[in-house]
Amino acid sequence: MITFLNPLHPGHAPVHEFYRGERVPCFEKPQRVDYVEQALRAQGHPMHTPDFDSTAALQQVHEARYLSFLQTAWSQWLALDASNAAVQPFPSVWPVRTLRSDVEPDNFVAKLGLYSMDNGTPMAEGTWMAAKTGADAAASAARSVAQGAPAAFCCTRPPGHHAGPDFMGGYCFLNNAAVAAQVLRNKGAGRVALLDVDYHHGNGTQSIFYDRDDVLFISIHGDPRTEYPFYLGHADERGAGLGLGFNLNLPLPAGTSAARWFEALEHACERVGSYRADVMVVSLGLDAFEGDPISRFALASSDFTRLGARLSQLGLPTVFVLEGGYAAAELGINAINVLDGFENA
Ligand code: SP5
Ligand code: ZN
Repeated sequence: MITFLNPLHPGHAPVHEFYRGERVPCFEKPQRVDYVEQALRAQGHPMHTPDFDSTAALQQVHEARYLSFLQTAWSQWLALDASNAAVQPFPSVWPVRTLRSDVEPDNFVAKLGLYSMDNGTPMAEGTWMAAKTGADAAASAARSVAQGAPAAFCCTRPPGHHAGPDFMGGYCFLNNAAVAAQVLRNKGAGRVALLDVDYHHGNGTQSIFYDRDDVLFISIHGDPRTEYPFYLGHADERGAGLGLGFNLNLPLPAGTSAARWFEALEHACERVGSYRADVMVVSLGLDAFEGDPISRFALASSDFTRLGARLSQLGLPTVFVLEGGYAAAELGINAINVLDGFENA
């Protein structure tokens, strides 16, 4: 399968995130993609460098002021104090209900709060270039499928599916899967199905496409009553306006078995079929794995082969975009299993 690797991902390497008020090492670390890259290379998969600029699609799925903020965030952080080069910015104030989000403040930390959904999305010096090149990798994978490739894989980090129209969150800055879907639309696909199998609900992707009927969003994820991102991902969120009926959430309780997970996948696949999608994008989080350190589903490595095989039965050109998955050493085998299951079914 044609694979696009984000060569600049190591530039996004923040050191800490918060857990119970303490700083802990980041779960979302460069070794994640290194393991996937090594596994792909060992199998002789060709790895391509991104060759398509995502800027136009980024402007269609994100707000201009958010993109400007992200692009200049690190220099704004340094402008506050040159010694900030050695420390990570974190937001500390957020415009929740009754506060204004239409006026962008001048203060950098206030901007960070305006454009963040959580304090769990640390930035580093190379974050913008890593995220932008990752979006380019997703756009490149989508273009190759639009041009006739049966499937493509975007091997990148940081992930994207929590990033909404104008906010970062959940380790995500730019919504790579949304970029891929938008590129497919721009290249002539009429209906795009976007299936998100990451453990966490793809709130950003849902929000980007919530009022659209040209991109069907389906997500299988941990029930937001107990699982991150908590404030979106319930079954009664079905879309709005033109998009009503084109958003399908399949939340499952933490601890759900593989058997029950595959029943939800069956439901998702039926909806992709009834939508008569022309093409599919898969937000390929690998954190439904039983060994994931921050998630609570129970897929074994062999279940990822079954996932790939089931998706291939849909008979659709497919763009796979890597999302979460924090059992770093097992990401290689689990990613390979999805791709092999898809290709060999
Ligand atoms: C893309 C993606 O998978 N983002 C997930 C973001 C999850 N953020 C919350 C992480 C909470 C970590 N809790 C640590 C529990 C350790 N036992
Ligand atoms: Zn996740």
